[in-house]
Amino acid sequence: MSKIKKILIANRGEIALRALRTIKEIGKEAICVYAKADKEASYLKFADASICVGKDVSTTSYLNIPAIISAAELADADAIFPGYGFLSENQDFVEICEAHNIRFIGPSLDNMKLMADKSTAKEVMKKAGVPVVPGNDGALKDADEAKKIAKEIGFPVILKAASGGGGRGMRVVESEDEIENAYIAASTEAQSAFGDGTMYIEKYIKNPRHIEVQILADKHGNVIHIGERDCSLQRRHQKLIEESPAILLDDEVRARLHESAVKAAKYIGYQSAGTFEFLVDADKNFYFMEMNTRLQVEHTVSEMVSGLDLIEWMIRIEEGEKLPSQDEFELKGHAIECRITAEDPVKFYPTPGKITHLITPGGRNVRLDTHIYCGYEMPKYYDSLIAKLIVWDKDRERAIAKMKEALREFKIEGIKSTIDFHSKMMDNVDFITNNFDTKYLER
Ligand code: MV4
Repeated sequence: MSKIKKILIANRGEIALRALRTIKEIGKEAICVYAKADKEASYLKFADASICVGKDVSTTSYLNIPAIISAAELADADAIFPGYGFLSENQDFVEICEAHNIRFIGPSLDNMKLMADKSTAKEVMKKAGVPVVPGNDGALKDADEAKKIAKEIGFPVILKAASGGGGRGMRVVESEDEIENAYIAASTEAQSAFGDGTMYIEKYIKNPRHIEVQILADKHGNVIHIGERDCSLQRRHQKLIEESPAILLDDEVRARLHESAVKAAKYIGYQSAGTFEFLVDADKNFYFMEMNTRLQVEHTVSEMVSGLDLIEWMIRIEEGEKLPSQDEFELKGHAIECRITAEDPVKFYPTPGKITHLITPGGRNVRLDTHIYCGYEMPKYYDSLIAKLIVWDKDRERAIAKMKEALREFKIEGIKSTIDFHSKMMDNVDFITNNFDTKYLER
């Protein structure tokens, strides 16, 4: 496997800058692509070259496969880093990259295909010996089959779309007489949102925690875990705060969780960075939910506790390098990430506009991943994430205190942001005592 010289970053915003930093640091060339609406982005100045791939909306720019491939060929890039969102889990894109002899920095097409369908993913994980939520195996035929299985496992149950995401195509069903309508509604919703109405069914777990395990897998069959993240603080299926480790787990459960993720990645012959998502119930039983075959927004907290650079390792893995063994690095201390979005802090609707004043936090073990600057005009076409503030300290209490101070220093004027929301969370008794679940903010 040969070395990579030049990498095209097929993304925008904070993750484009995050990737650019690593690419330059390890002595490679970085090519950025941008939509015209992003032409003033600061990171474009730090790239070895930048190529415009469209006007504004992502369907004509960051999702425009012919434009991205042409940019890579024009710049003579030998690889593409997809980041998260956009083309990062697009199977066609992986195939097209291959057809053009451009290396995709991520998992193989087979890995991606296998995990894309959530009912298949669950079936495979069950075979691998990973705990899964009780339910049917594979896909459901129809509403009658759903009813039959619901009676076996007991109500409440949850119907889920095999191609689902962001909570769409999902219905909680409390009793037998609701199931037919729920099935039809969810399946229809999934068909129109994802072009696939395939459903599966599970026992509904009340007030679960969302805990996920970060893994890295190389091309030689070595798999390591980079610990777990607690991502239970969400709102409308959008994560707001993530942390590592998940202090809810005791060492014995934590070790079994890590072992399950490593076993699962080995079983499917995974390569690159990936995340196994689990639901954890009140009795601390964990169940595999789905796998993300990409780098995630919250990878930063895993970097802070491990000292590893996950993007560097994604590149090294593609180059054929061997991973360090599990005992060559330690998971130390506690890291917390607050996702700062340009949204109304109460109603959470996006507020684009111009940043007229900016003071950014800093100091020891304070990390700010952001592409914003004073005078930056936030385009209205994309995600509202403007900054990720990540802190590390020796324990959770210290990390919360550090985060509180960092948020207090952070000033953004001209647009609304969720800085104040996060400040309040750092003082919230339920957050401090770790007494919350995935539905906390909705209540
Ligand atoms: C569940 C569940 C309870 N029981 N599955 C939401 C998103 C999708 N990926 C799966 N989700 C859930 N699946 C069973 N069997 C509760 C949720 C859920 C949730 C999960 C993680 C984080 C936030 C959530 C918010 C609402 C519901």
